[in-house]
Amino acid sequence: MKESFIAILMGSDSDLPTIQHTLDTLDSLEITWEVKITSAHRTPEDTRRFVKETEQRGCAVFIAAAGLAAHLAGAVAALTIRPVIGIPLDAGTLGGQDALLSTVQMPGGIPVACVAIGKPGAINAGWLAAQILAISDPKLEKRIQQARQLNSNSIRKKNDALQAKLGRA
Ligand code: RP5
Repeated sequence: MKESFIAILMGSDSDLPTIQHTLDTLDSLEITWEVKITSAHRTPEDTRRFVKETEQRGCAVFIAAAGLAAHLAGAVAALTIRPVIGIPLDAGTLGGQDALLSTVQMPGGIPVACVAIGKPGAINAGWLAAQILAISDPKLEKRIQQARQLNSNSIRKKNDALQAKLGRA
């Protein structure tokens, strides 16, 4: 059986510093990924080829990140019925609101799961893709549960430290 993996597309190399958070999240969960710089507007044929080719090789979820008039996630969703997660990026004067609306306002029947603008969205795209894969991967499900537990523990520790500082421990 082919190993499932995640394919990440971004519209420009200028998107990489934000998308690095997606790659780091997927690495932390030991998920295999591939990444490509390709644009809905500037390299539409490369985008189509990459989606079709990775889908054939076992891509289970697509993540597409773009700024400005961000059509990349929608363009990917038009080419596949695999889940598509869109990350709107802040690449211009509108602080990412332009990309948010371009990514989230898909017409009925061609869904894109749009996450938050920028870094939190990049992180959550990794988590959401992982959770989709975990539906059919019990080992990954366990790794996600463990990571959630660590996250909870770190918040509790921060609260303990705050209470101690306030003398209310
Ligand atoms: C979008 O335009 C890209 O995803 C990027 O966020 C934005 C600006 O691209 P560059 O001008 O930096 O290449 O397509």
